[in-house]
Amino acid sequence: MNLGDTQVWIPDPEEVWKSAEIATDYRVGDKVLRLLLEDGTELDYSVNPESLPPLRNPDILVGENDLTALSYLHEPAVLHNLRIRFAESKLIYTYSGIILVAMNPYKQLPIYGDAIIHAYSGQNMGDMDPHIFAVAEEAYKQMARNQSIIVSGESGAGKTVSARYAMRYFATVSKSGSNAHVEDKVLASNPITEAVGNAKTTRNDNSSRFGKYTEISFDEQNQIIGANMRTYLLEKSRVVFQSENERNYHIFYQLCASAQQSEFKHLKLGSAEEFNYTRMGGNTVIEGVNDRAEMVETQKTFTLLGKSKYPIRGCIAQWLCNRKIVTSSETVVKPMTRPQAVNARDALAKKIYAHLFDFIVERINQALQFSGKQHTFIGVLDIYGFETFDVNSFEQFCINYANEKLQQQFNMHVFKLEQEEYMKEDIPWTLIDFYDNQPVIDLIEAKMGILELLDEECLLPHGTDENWLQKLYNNFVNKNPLFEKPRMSNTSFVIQHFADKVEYKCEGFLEKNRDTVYDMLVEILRASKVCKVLVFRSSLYLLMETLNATTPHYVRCIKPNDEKLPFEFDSKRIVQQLRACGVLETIRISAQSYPSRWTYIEFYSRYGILMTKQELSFSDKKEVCKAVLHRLIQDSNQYQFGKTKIFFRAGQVAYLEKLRLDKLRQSCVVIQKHIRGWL
Ligand code: AOV
Ligand code: MG
Repeated sequence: MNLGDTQVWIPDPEEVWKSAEIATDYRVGDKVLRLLLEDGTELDYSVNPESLPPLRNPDILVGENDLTALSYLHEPAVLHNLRIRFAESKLIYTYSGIILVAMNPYKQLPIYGDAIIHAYSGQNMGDMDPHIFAVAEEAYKQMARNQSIIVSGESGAGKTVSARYAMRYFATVSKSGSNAHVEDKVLASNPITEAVGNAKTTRNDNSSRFGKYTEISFDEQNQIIGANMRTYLLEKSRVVFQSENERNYHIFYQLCASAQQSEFKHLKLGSAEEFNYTRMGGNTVIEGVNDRAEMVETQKTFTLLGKSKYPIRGCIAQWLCNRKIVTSSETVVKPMTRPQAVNARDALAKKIYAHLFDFIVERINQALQFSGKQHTFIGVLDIYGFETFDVNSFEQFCINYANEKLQQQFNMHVFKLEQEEYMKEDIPWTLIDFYDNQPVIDLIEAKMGILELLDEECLLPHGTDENWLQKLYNNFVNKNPLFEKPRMSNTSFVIQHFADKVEYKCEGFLEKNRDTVYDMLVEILRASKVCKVLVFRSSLYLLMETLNATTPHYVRCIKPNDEKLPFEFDSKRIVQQLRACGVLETIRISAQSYPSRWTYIEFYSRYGILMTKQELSFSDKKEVCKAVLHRLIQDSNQYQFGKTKIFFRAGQVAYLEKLRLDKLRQSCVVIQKHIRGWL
């Protein structure tokens, strides 16, 4: 095998992958490759003949709009392509098949104005540069059926920003004269939910602490007529506890900063420094944010929703109640021990806040209600991404479970699309082996799975986190490969999720599960006698049902570095996220099937130079393509002829490119010789 001059990728502790060139001819059986690194040094690199280092793509493919157009589809190729686009060309959007990969630039870019929206409006996805607007346009165009845009990514990756831009796109392209304002109202729902549901965390100054699915309703003329919002699992604990350098929900600081305004004077509020619940994180301000100005915005959006300022007053009565309890905790203390009183106070505060949040969401939904007939909807899902911290608890468990469900929904969809494409092109069915995460989902939600055991333990009068964990150990250790007991701990368990292994601490699971179930039980489920249900599971189930009935569009947001630096590309962090959000998994699915697809015409025009006179004599261009491929690629399993396209397995286009380049070089030599002859 002649691999001399071949470019490869080798693992690197800093860059994850770095480029090298094979300096010697390689023979099967060789255990060492002599590599030439980019800095000019040489390196002897041990290899196993079955697995050579991943090969680099030909240069014409680097910087592609779509990662799946790469001939070699593997992690280093994907990473390199993203680096070239993002760090060098300052392009934040790239497609990976049906996914839009969006890298957070941490810088305001002039690519979201109305002029750009109009430029994307009515265009085909493939004709334009990758953009969140292109995805939105795609959904808008296909509105004969309900659509959804599913945005995911880790904290601070840009999900909320992307979801907002998608919604702005719809509001702008569907603007009509008659029902003006309804678009503005739909957009106004964002700042309000952000005021009450977002907070500063160490990862994101404006972190959403709840999941949100907004359905925007359209009439037959594709005009927006209203919207409806569903929210998921608000982080209640934040109301009473914030870690260092984090804040409580924005609205508290907005109110405190506006304490002296006449309309808030009667609340007798002081500065945020004065309250336990707002000063716990040690810093009550966010750099670059003016809470008083934000309050003005929050009020404006409330007004826009048509309820003047009254809902704020209505809510504020509730805040006040919350406040009183905080400041007068001493009086509550008397009949109980202090910790008990503190606990009771905290529990009440969390409850009040959760109610308030639901109340506001309900009011927004009322304001966005429509009277006409809904023709279709586009749903926008802005959900918390897969999370793993040093200490993971019930919240992370639920979030990661939700992400498993979304990943499965995604796998099924990709799989279905592949199947449809093969059928359309009349290609014999090829079985693609994709990673199915059903086993993890079973571990969590099947009969006698983690959740059922948790629900059972919650119903026992003396149930404890430890007893529940012991049951998990008994049921799953050495029996389920996706479940482990950490060697050094008796208080936690490890789950192998599709994205990563995560260790969960059992402490608090029972209480938090009871809390979730109990709250809802009291309000909704009492009548229906459904007792043993983790509410989150059923709302997830409903969400999946909804998504499955729509055409999904996927946006995967990537946080390029932890320092929030503009256009800084941290390879390690990016690879971690590409693995976790399923981008590499899709790439793997593509790589196993036929990643490169060329129409006959495209193939004919690019590789004409490789065709013989005899082949070119066929009148049917399809036949020409077939003949030349039969001759050039011996293994006929490496390609398939469809009705309109040729399907290539990974690596084949790179091979054809090499042949083409060699041929071009030869022709140059021949021409040069001729010229010399003349001279
Ligand atoms: P998230 O929604 O994914 O985190 P955000 O959408 O709040 O993350 O983005 C975090 C911050 O990154 C924003 O406040 C912006 O400063 C910046 N940012 C994101 N996208 C862009 C963009 N396209 N252009 C410019 N700046 C951007 V969390 O809600 O924490 O998971 O729970
Ligand atoms: Mg967010």
